[in-house]
Amino acid sequence: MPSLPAQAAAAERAAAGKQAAEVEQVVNGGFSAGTAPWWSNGGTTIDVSSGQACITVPGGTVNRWDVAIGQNDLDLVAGENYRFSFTASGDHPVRAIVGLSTAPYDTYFAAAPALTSTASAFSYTFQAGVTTSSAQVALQVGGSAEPWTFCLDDVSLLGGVPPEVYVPDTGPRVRVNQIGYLPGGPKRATLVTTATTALPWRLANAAGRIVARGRTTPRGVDVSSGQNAHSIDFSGYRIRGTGYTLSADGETSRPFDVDTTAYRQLQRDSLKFYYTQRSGIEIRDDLRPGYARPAGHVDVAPNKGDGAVPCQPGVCDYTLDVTGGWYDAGDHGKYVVNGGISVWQVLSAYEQRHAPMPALAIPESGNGTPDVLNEVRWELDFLLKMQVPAGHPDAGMVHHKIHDAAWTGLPLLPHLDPQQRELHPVSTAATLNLAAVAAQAARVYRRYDPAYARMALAAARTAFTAAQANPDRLAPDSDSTGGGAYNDARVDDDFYWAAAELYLTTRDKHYRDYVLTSPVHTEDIFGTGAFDWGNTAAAGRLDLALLPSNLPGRAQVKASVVRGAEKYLAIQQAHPYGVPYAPANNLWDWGSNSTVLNNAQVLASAYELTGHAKYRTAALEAMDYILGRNALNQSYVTGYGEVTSHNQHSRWYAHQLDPALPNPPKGSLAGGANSSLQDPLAQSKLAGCVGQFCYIDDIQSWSTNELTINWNSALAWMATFAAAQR
Ligand code: 9MR
Repeated sequence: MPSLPAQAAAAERAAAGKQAAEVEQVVNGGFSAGTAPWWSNGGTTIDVSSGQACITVPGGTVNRWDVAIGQNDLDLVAGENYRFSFTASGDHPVRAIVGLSTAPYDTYFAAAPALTSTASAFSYTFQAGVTTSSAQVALQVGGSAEPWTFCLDDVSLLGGVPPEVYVPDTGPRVRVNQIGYLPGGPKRATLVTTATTALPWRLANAAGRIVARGRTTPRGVDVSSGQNAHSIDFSGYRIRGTGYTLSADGETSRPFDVDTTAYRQLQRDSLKFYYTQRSGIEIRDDLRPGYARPAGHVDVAPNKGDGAVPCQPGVCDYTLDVTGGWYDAGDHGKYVVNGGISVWQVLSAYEQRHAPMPALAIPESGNGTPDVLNEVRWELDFLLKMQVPAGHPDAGMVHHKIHDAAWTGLPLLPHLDPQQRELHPVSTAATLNLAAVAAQAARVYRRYDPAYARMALAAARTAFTAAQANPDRLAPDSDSTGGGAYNDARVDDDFYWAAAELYLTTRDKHYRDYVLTSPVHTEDIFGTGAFDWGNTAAAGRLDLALLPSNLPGRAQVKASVVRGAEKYLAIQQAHPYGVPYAPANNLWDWGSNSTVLNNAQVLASAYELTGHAKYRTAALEAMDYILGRNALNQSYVTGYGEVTSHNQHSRWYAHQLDPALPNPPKGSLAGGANSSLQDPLAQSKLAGCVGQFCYIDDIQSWSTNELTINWNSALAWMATFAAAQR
């Protein structure tokens, strides 16, 4: 280990802004001294006879790391910047990594150099997040059906290099919703400029003819981006068309439409996202061209499978069949609390009936049940399987999650995951999530499958009772090996939500009284973000306000939602980009795009409750941020806009790492700006970022650029609302 004084010296250098001498970590990187200390695996031998290192990669391996060439025992110092470079040739995809040479083989940096048959040079700069003397550099070259030759030369890992300055390409300074505006909706844009007084703007149609003009409103410096900004309002223009552009201060926006069709498509695609997240079933190419894959985690090797999953050692002595469900995100984990909020939000979109629900082209299509209910049932059935059956300790409680025993690398298709799957302990939060959504399902599915509805309701009642008997089984934040923790230390919100759903479905006095006496019922729950997987009170509050019932004091419940909406409206009106989200100290949270959308759901709900147009306008304007009116001038929804997120962190939509794999399907929402930069890629590229700029469309940036079932549910809810507006 480098000594503490070495770390202190590095910190001092950084503080002084001085660069140390650049220090080479790799020994014999040019292979002039033979092969030592390089290693190779997968049955290969390194041949240096041509002055470079070549190996014959055998065919028939599965994972990139099954065949590799590398060097161990390298030093890394946290906070220092390194340049990893080499020349290489070959005609198959490879992965270049700097990581830990011993278990758990953490990856500190990874790239997918696009090789050709002649040697080309590759160079990457990254910041080390840890200090270790057990780092390795490696080129992982396995995973091909046929044999091929890989050659490597001039490998270098240079420490003490200057940090790479990443400058995002933000295009024209006029920022618009790139998919377009509704003819009868708000039409607002943001101009980034040094000017401090109003400037003229012009709206041009596709033929270039000016169809509207006006003056900008200076807004001062926008806290969320650090930019001096003006806003533009052209809501008065209502003529449908495609290819409009907005110009001001010598800049012209990306093109956009004035139309109603885009939101209907977005509604459909955001919901179609769930089929390709399914576990336990083959994804069919005829239903999702380009996305076909074998069923994941169905007990076919190398999967250990979800058919009979044991608990973590010492947690329980039974196994459960927990096949099915949706993969949570870019990993292969399945987590009840995140499944719960996702199911609730998609079913809420269905229950609110703002717009008709689209056909989704899924295997169950045509069975007489709406597709959206078919799709959600895939997850509900899984959630029900996570409940401890009668006869076992903690019967009626629900396991918090099931995932791999250790984290896996990227890319990795679900059916190729070799890790042992494990059930984690039951939790009060997971149990109440099941109670809430199974109760909701009981009323939603009643019409199509009464027996299923009865079964779901029984499971919900059992879960609620079990949670009452075990109110403090809290999922800890330490449980994050091989999957996310989804730790939740507060469960009174989950109790309230579950009781609310049970009451709305059954009208039982027992649940009604629970709701009415819960302190959460009258709490101001609409904070920086209205709700998320860990804060579920608003799910109950919104349903109590919006769904019919005789709940005493329902008028006050409705009023509380409208008061919440007023807060988000005020935040939005003060925001030069029209965002109804202003986190304390401008620290944007993990998955901020979903927070923007969830706050917009509260605004849309206030419109439903009051009919006041200002809330409709506000909800729609929030969509502009997601779809391009932002500091990065990009849409966060794959395939929706001129420039869109498309490299979201995922083990199977890993096109950025393996050209043979697809990008995420259109309609996939990226997490968005996250000030905490919890992944090494974000740390190296975005250090010092301001708010909105804390995002990068790179597959390695799991803390800013993942895709998840609970973020797409927020998108689907709002797209459903917007699809109904004209
Ligand atoms: O979305 C989750 C975010 O709110 C948490 O802060 C973060 C860290 O616990 O985890 C996020 O959820 C991830 C989960 O743990 C594992 N699957 C991918 C999820 C999205 O990044």
